[in-house]
Amino acid sequence: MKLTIAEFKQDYIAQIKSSTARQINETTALERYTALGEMVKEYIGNLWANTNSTYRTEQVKQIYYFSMEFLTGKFMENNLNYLGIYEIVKDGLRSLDIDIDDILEVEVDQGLGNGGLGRLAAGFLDAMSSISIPGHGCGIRYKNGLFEQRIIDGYQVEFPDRWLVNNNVWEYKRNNKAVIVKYNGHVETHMDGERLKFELVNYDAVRAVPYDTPILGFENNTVNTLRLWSAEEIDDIFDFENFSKGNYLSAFEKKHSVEIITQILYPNDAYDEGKLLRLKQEYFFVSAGIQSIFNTYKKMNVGINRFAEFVAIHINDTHPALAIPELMRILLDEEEMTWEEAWKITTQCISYTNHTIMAEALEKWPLYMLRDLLPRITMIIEEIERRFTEDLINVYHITDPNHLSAMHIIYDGMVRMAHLSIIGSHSINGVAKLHTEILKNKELKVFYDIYPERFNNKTNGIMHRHWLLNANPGLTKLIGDTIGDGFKKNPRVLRDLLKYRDDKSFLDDLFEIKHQNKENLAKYIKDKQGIVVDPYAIFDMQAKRIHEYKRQHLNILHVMHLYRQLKENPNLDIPPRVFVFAGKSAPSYYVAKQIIKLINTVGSVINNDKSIKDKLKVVFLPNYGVSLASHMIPAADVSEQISTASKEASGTGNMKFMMNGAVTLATLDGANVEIMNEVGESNIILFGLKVEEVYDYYQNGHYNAYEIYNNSPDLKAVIDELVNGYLPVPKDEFIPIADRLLRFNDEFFILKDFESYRLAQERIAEIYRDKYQWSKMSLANIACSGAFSADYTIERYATSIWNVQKKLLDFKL
Ligand code: 26Q
Repeated sequence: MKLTIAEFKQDYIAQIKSSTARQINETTALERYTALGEMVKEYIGNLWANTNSTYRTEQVKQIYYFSMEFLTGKFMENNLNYLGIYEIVKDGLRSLDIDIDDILEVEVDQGLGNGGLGRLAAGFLDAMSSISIPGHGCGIRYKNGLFEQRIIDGYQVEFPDRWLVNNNVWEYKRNNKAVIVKYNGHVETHMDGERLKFELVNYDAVRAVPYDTPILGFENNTVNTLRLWSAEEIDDIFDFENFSKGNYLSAFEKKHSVEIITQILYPNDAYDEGKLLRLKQEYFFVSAGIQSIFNTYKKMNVGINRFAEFVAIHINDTHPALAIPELMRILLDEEEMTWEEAWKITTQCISYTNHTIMAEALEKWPLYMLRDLLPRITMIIEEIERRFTEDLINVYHITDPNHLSAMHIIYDGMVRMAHLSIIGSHSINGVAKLHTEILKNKELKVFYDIYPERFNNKTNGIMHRHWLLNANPGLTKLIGDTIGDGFKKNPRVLRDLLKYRDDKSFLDDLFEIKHQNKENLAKYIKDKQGIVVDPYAIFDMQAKRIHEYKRQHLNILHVMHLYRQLKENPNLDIPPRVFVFAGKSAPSYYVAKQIIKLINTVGSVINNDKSIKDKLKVVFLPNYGVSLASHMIPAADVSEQISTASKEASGTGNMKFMMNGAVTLATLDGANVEIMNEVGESNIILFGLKVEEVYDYYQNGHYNAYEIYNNSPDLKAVIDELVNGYLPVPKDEFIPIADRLLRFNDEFFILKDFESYRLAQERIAEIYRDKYQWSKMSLANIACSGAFSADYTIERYATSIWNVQKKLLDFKL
């Protein structure tokens, strides 16, 4: 948009006065931030209204991306950049004696997600707007996002994330678009002429109120919508009858029991606890979202039969899978379609992404719980199941009872949401090539056999404009000065950097920028943790949720091994290293929390041991999230992507590190395989078991952890140190970790992969000694990272799953 510094200043001074009733020099950073937000929101408002009216009048197909999580982080810097006014605003503020960084600092992260899946959803919204696709998000406005992690005495302690205390400038509450969601009750049937009608009676009603946030496209006038639903009591306030009798507390009880639905984001990211409240949340936003899609659709006046031509609904994992029976319910009970008509529209609208193959993360709900909470929805699921079984027998000629039980939606009293999602959609995609192959040939083979045309791959992608342009301005400038700014819209252009592979002065510049980023992070580590680290050391990072399958303990056991070597020989000639960890554990995941304690305990010993001459440091940065990641990743030399092969569906942190010039230390898992194919085997450090080897071990049962332990003195030494070593903790503190590795036979092959990991780390140390060889590898990673932009991923979803066209908006502000 067009804006001069003078115009900005005039607007801003007026805004400050009207929203704070104070002189500008008397305002706090928060007030300045809020005033700027209100102003930017107004700038966006025009574009947003125009986008919506264009969609309506031109009757374009709309995509609705349903997700339990949207991890959007901060908006201000992004919005200013996308409007093209960042520099103007920065200069305008400076002339008022205000540093824009102080304003950006006070914005809190919108942390409505656990990790990969939630951040992916946020990136997809950004990409849909940026490549001009009419696509919107639908989710939950949790009052508390993912907990704040603090480390106390080495342990993770959780604190609530009250991200709304200072209000959220970016959202609009839309009272007029509220809808009712119905729970419990029972279904009555009656004949209406020829038609059997179903009616839910005696239900509990909850009001779902939407809050809309504008999602800007990059310099293209498109503004899509993220609609998050909040639960409110129908008659709001409270129960007057109780209140007037003096029962003040019980008067609020009902209000609380309703509002609790959107109070909190469940902090598990790979474990299904089967909690009723979670089920309520899932139906809550799915039902509200689908009702509101119908309301919008009806305004187009094209007739209900053409619904699938104008609406695509994508479900982000199975969490919104109730969209399938909910859509059926409305088409059957409200639009009075036949089952066949309704089913055709439903399967044409719905598409599903699978993000995991880990059994404990696959959602299933007890049938009785579902029937109690959602009686009509359960009837519909049972009918889907009945017809599906009929098809299996009559169309696909499957009669073997074991084969049939492997496919049922309802089995053993449980409703399997992945099966419902596959049966009710026209597209099922994995999130990396390897993951999709595992789905097709192993985990979901029985479904692939009957529906091969439904399965496809869509490798994940990241917001390159955030992870490169916002997070790493130094590198962005160097790239722009070298190859021009084309990579901002078309990140594959980054490949042009490969021409500078042998250009020493360019490699020097690259090294210098990385070094500057490391200096900045070193300062941050000193300020926040009181640990001094050497910016000339190798910065080796593992930042992601803490999980046994992600193997942070493989990493820390190797650190313990390096420490042993240094203790034996303090003059050992190795490059100094800083191992940085960050990540949250699910609050109820005991072993993961012990791994955090172990990292911190090892760190406290090593960091205070003068005898090793600062060659080794271990840092655990608390409260990993979008903002911390944006500080850390630009400073990384080595990116640890070391999950047990087959377990990490894709990974997306791997792509962010790569884009910032880190070299990946990787197993052949998830998208690491595609990273290898992009950069070539000489620019990535590989180690460890392959998928087939992992599956062989699981099938033949020949893995023996004790045998490896007894035959590898180095490994045995560090595992022994877990239980009776130098660590300043009670003797039994880390027994649970040691037990998982030995007594329970090391499910994730830490022991088996240890030696190969150790050798890979030696190769890294060796290569790092040669500055140019290292910088060349780093350059190759940056240059080849463009392929992993979410813009391209979304283009593939749009053409091959959603069948939607780009809509270029040409109005001007
Ligand atoms: C399920 C049931 C009950 C409560 C919680 C959950 C739940 C919540 C979140 C289960 C899983 C998640 C999140 C999963 C996730 O983030 N998976 C990651 O998705 C990324 C994006 O596709 C991939 O890159 C990662 O490999 C994958 O682990």
